[in-house]
Amino acid sequence: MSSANPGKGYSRDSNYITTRITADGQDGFPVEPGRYRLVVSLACPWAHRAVIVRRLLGLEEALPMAVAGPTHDKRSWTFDLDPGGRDPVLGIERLQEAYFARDPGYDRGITVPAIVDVPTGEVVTNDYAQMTLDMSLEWTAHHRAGAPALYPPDLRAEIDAVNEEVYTDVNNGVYRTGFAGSQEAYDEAYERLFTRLDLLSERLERSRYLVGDTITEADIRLFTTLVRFDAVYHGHFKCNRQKLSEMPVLWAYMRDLFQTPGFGDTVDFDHIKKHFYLVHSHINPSGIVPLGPDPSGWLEPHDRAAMGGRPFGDGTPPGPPSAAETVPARPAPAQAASHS
Ligand SMILES: N[C@@H](CCC(=O)N[C@@H](CS)C(=O)NCC(=O)O)C(=O)O
Repeated sequence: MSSANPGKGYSRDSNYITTRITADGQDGFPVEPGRYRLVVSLACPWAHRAVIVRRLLGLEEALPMAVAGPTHDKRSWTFDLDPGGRDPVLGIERLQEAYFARDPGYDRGITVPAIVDVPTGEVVTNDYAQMTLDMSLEWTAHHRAGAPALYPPDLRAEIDAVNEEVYTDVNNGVYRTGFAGSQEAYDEAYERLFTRLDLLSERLERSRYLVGDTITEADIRLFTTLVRFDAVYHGHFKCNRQKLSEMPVLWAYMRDLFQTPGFGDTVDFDHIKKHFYLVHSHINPSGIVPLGPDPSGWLEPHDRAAMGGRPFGDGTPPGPPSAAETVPARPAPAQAASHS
């Protein structure tokens, strides 16, 4: 949920539908390939986590994905990118229909990501934090060969601790900054955000990834916020002490991840900018979507491989995305972009 709170700080509606899809089906929804549909927006940082984890683990066929258009109104996300404006599998025009199928009186945010049970058309869960962990731990029977361990038992306590700080100060911190309803609330959120980014930068000066020497859930959660930083948070949310591209360690860390299969190839800057600048009309009443920044820098060398680390641990990188899931607007290499 996204709303400014005049005179106050921003508070997130974190009441979720917490039913879980598990290997043992404890909540009545067992892991079953092809039974569920992951509904995302490529604009949304919370949904983006699920997009990346699904791809790194090779769950594309077991858990098919529906992509909503980048903007939504009060009646929720729509499938306006699909022929006839309907999701071809669920047959619905708006994600709201799947929430109402679950609970006709549903009165909270119609949010992405959501996983829908295809046979009944009902939302099973919109609990994004649990969703990616369950993809790692409950969908193992359908992982690709070489799928990385994104939430390994021996690193879990440390991953959880990093995630907690990153959630409060960075993932949600950018929203607390952008949707602050008072100067005091803005100042406080801004300070917390950049203090945390400084600490993360120190950590990442010593270590290629956030926890251990491989990519984990912690990196994915930081990536999905920082990849939006210069395109939306710096201007639209007034998170403007520096741009990401002016914070050398974080910028190199992010280019490293961006250039890793499963990360940059899931980023759609067009959807990201349209969503934030058009949907939050209270903080951008003109509805003008900025043309910049130039994304070509994402493909510049990062030199982080010299720090060591094994991106996929004992696993392997995922192959390229399927044609249907290839993000159209990839940043062009710098030379190609300069005079086009
Ligand atoms: N529901 C979660 C995260 C998901 C979320 O906020 N998704 C946004 C897009 S980035 C959304 O679907 N917003 C639609 C709405 O709130 O009506 C939360 O607010 O903590």
